[in-house]
Amino acid sequence: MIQETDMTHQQMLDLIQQLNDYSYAYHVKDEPIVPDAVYDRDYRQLQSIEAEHPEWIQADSPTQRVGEKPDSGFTNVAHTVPMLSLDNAFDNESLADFDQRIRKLLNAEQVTYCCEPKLDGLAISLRYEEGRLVRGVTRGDGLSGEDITSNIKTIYSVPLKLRTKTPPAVLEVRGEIYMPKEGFEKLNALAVEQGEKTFVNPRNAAAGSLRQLDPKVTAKRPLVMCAYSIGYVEGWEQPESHYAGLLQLSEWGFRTNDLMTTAEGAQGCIDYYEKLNEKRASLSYDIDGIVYKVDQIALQNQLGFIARAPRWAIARKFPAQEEMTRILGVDFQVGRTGAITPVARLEPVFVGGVTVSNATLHNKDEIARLGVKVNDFVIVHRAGDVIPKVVQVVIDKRPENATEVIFPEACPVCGSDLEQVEGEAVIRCTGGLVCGAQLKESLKHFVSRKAMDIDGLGDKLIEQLVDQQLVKTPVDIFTLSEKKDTLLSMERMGQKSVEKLLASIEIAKSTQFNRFIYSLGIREVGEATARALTSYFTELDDLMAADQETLVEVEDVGPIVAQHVRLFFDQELNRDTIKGLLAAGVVWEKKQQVSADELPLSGKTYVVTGSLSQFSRDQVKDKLQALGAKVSGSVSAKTDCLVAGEKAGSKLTKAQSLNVPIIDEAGVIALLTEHGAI
Ligand code: 5U1
Repeated sequence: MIQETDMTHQQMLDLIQQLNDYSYAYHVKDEPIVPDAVYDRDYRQLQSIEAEHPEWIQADSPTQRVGEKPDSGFTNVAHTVPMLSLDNAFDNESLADFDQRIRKLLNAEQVTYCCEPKLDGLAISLRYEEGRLVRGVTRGDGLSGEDITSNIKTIYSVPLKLRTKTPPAVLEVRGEIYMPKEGFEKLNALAVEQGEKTFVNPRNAAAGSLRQLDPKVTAKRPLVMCAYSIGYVEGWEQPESHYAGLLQLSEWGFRTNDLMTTAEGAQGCIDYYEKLNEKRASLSYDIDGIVYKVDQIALQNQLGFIARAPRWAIARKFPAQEEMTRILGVDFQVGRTGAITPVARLEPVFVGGVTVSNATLHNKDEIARLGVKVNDFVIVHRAGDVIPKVVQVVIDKRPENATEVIFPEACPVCGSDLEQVEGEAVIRCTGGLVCGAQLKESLKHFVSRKAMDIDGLGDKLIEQLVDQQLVKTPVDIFTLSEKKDTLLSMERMGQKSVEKLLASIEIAKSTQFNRFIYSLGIREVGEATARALTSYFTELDDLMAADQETLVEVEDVGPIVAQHVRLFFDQELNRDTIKGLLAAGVVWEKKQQVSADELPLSGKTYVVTGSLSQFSRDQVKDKLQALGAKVSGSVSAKTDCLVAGEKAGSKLTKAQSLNVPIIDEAGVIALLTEHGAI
C-alpha cells in the first residue's frame, strides 16, 4: 500500500479507477471482485489523500457521491426529449391486437420485439456530457421533472463517468430507480425498531428516498438504477436495434436487466410473459409487467407516437399485487411451535392473480403498528405463493362500526396459558403437544415431503386422526397398521387407500438421518441446518448429547439455533418420542464421516432447472449437496455446472451465454452414479 503522503496525482487517479472498478463489479455486475474490507481500506486511503490535496478531487471520485443539500430544494428542468408513457395490455388478446396493429402498419409478416421486465420503481433520465454525469431528473409530467442530481449520485449503480474513452458528446439514458425487496424489508425492520413509520411497498420506499432533500439520507437507502433506453444522444451513431443499444449501455457501465431478451411475434411475447410470471415472486425486486418494444429502431421511427405514448411499445401488466378490501373479523391460529397468528378474514378480493379471503396480521405488535380494527378497509398484498398480508389501513375510509381487535388471553384451541419471550414479538401457547393445534401442525410437518415423506397422509386425514385421538404423537403413525379397521371406517378411506397409506408408512421407516432430524420440528432447524447437523454428528446419540459450545461449531449454527437444539433434546417428551420412533422401526443408513471439503463436489456450484423424468429436482439437489456441491437458484459466472432437464428456460439461455458447462438428466445421473450417490 502506498502512503498517502507519497502518492502522486496519477496514483490517486488510478486509485479512483480501481475503486470505481470494484464498485461496478459489486453494484452493476453483482459479482464482487474484492472483499468489502479491501474496498473500505482503499476508500479511506482516497479520503486521506483528498483531505491533503483538495485541489485534486475528481467529480467521479466515489467520495463525491454524497454531497451537500441543494440550497433551494429541487428545481424543475425540461426534458430534452419527452419521457413517454406506455399503453397497457391486460391480457393476451390485447397483446395480440397490438402485434397485429404493428404488422399492419409495417406491412410485415413477423416483428421482433425486445422484451424487458417492467420494474416497479420510478422513471429517471440521466444526462451525460463528454461521459460525465451532469444531471438526473425525475419523469415529472413527461415534459419536465425535478432535478434530483445530488440524490441520484448516491446510487452506486449510476455511473458518475461512462466506462469508455470515447463517450458520446451528450447521452441521455432513461431507466428505473427501484428498491430491491431485501433492502426494503431491512429498511422497514429498522423503522419498526426505531418506532418510525414504515413504507407500504418497495416502490413507495424508493419514491420516498429520492424525495429526500438531504442526499445523506438517500445515500443510506438501498436504491438501484437499471437502464432501459437511450433517450437522446449526440456525437454517436445509435445501433440498429433497441436490444443492441441496451448492450452498449451495459458496456458503458449501466446496470441493465439480465432477463431482457428478444422474441418473435405475439406468440414469442406470450411465452416470455408466461415464463416471467412464474418467476415473478422469486425475483429479488418487484416487477409489475413486461415492456415489449419493436426492436428495430428504423421501424420504431416509422411507427412514431400517438399523444405521449409510442406506437411501437406496450406494457403487458401482471395482476396487481395490492388491492383494497374490508376486514370482516380476526381469527387466531395456533402454529406448530405454538405461535399465535392473528389472521384477518376478508371480504374476498382478487389480488396477485387469485381470490383472497384471509390475510395474516403476523402478531400482536403488528396489529398495534397498523392500528387495524375490524371492519376497516385495508390494503392486502399477495405475491406468488407467499401468504397474503395486510400492509396498510385506509384510515380515510374507517367506518363508524370499526371495533378493536382483541388478542386472546389464553390459547384459543386448548386454553393453555400464553407466553411471550422477552424481546420476541411472537406470543405462544404453552400447551406443547397437548394442544391439538400444535399436534396437528407438528404431524403435518413430520410427514411432509422434505421430512419423513409419507405419501397419502394429507392434512385432512391428520386432522381426523388427531380429532379421533388415534394419533397423539408421531410414534402413533407407525402403529396405525394395528388400527386398520378404524381407518377403514373413516371418511373417504376405502380398502385401497388404507393399504396404500400403510405401505407408504412402512416405506417411510427407511429414511435419511437429515430428514429424520428435520422432521422432529426443532425450532429454527430447517432442511439446511438439519443437513449441517447430521454431517457434523453422524451418530444420533452424539447430536443429542452435544452441548451448546459444540453445536455452534457446526456450519451455520449460531447460539440461538444451538440453544433450541439443546432445549429440544433436554425435554423428556422429545427423547421418548425419538426412542419410540426408533423402536417402531425408523432407520437410516449410516454414512462414513467425511469432512465437507473432502467430498467430491466440494467447492462446486450447481444449478438445477427444467423437468427431470427419473428424479425430482429436489432429489437431484439433495444428492448433489450430499456430494458436497452448493446448489444455487440462479446462474451466474460463478456457476460450475447447469443441470438442464426438459423445457429448461432462461437459466439455460443464461448458462449458454456465460459458457457455463451444461449437462442433461443422463449427464447428472452418470455423475451421481460415478460418485456412488445412486
Ligand atoms: N423496462 C422498461 N420499462 N420502461 C418504462 N422499458 C421501458 N420503457 C419505457 C417505460 C416508460 O418507455 C419507453 C417508451 C422508452
